[in-house]
Amino acid sequence: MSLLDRAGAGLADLLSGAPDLTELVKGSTVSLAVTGLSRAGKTVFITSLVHNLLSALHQPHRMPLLKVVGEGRLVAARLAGHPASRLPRFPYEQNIEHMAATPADWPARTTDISEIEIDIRFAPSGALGFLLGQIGDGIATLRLRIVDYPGEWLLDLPLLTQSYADWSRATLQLARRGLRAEIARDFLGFIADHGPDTADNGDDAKRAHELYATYLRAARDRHGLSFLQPGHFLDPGALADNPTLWFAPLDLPAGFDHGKPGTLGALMAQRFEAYKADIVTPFYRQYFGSFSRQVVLVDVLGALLAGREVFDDTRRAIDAILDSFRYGQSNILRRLLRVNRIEKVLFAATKADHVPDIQRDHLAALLRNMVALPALDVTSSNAEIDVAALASVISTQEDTVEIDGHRVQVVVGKPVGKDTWEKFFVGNVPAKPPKPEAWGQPFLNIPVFEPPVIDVSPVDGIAHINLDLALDYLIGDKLR
Ligand SMILES: Nc1nc2c(ncn2[C@@H]2O[C@H](COP(=O)(O)OP(=O)(O)O)[C@@H](O)[C@H]2O)c(=O)[nH]1
Ligand SMILES: [Mg+2]
Repeated sequence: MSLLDRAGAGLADLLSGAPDLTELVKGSTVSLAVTGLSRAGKTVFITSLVHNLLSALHQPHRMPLLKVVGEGRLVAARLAGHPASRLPRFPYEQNIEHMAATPADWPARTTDISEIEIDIRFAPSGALGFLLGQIGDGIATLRLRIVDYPGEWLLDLPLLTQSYADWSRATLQLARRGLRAEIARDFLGFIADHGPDTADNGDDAKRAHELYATYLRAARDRHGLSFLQPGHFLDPGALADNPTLWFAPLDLPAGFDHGKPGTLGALMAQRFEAYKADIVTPFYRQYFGSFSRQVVLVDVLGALLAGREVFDDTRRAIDAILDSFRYGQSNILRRLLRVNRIEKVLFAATKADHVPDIQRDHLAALLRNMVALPALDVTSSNAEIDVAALASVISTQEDTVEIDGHRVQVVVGKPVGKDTWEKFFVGNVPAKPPKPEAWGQPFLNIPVFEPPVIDVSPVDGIAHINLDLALDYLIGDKLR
């Protein structure tokens, strides 16, 4: 007898649009990709999310806005075993130990892809819960698979639609402007002497690549820039000695196609195509295929304080990332890579604990404007996109100080490596990108505050802002 026969007529209607019952009984998996520009807070986000999920049964008050917790339907949350055949495992335990140590510190920088899985056992609500109760213990399981990978790699996607000549032109135009011109000087000098018709002597391409990659790393690490391509040049990892990477943009004449055989231009163009075909395409086919939910973390405050060039650059990077999530004919993931549909994307402004409570709405509003969400064509063929401000780990407290006779809200925290508490005041966070004349001096030294006291065992959780809300938006529909 089928389930519907047993439960009576009319249930088909009740169930349409709800998660599949057989899926609930057998358990289903939802994959969440966590990306964001470098230092946006991905590692800390995943670590805190996992810790708070594992702690949620003991400490439900930390995650009330995740409805399965808030409604008391969570039965258990456990780390799943990690088969050796998979991606490297996300180092959750090591990260928590770092943050819980004395003195407390933040996890080390990550440069490669990793994953972690959590089994969430819960009582489904409504008709589904009733049905499941009829045929078993009434408990469903959702496996949440979280994948962490360097956000830089996301900026490789747009390359797939560009030729070497298109990419070279756009990249050099950008490299010759403002702050970048200074950082890229050695590289630009080298390519001025080594045009595309230079005979390929085996060394010049590698040298050009090294100078170009040095420029990209300096732009990221010393100046906070984010629109940096190709992404694997920044953290090549296992590809460090792979000659496919030994290319860089060149000044190309109009009509440049493949370049003349035996020239530097031809070699560069060939490697550019090989990079797309052998590195970018397999990566996305393999890993993006199963992501249906995506969170893109952005350090909005850091970008804002770093000044106009960094802010504009962050916007450019967000634009390129958004392009990858647009659907319809032009979508790269769908059209070129034939990967599954991404159903939900959340853009989140991280480290909201760096500003007082009253400013946090502005942080989200500013990101909303950067993402140009109001203007996005939100048809059913696009991913569902939203914006939030969050702090994975609240590392500050609120206070007020008097400035020029006015009481203003500030945050205070204990900078890593110091014994004293410091106040941090950023002024008003604008809800819209500042006008050109309104930019002040770039400020790159945002204090790094120690994380709060954390228990390594998943009992008490970690104080956060909006992690529960973010998770409910991203996967809440699978936990109804
Ligand atoms: N105060 C505060 N700092 C954070 C938070 N999340 C990240 N950070 C800081 O940002 C740094 C970079 O975070 P991380 O997760 O390693 O960035 P990733 O490169 O995107 O993985 C950390 O070392 C912390 O100093 C947060 O929620 N609050
Ligand atoms: Mg990381």
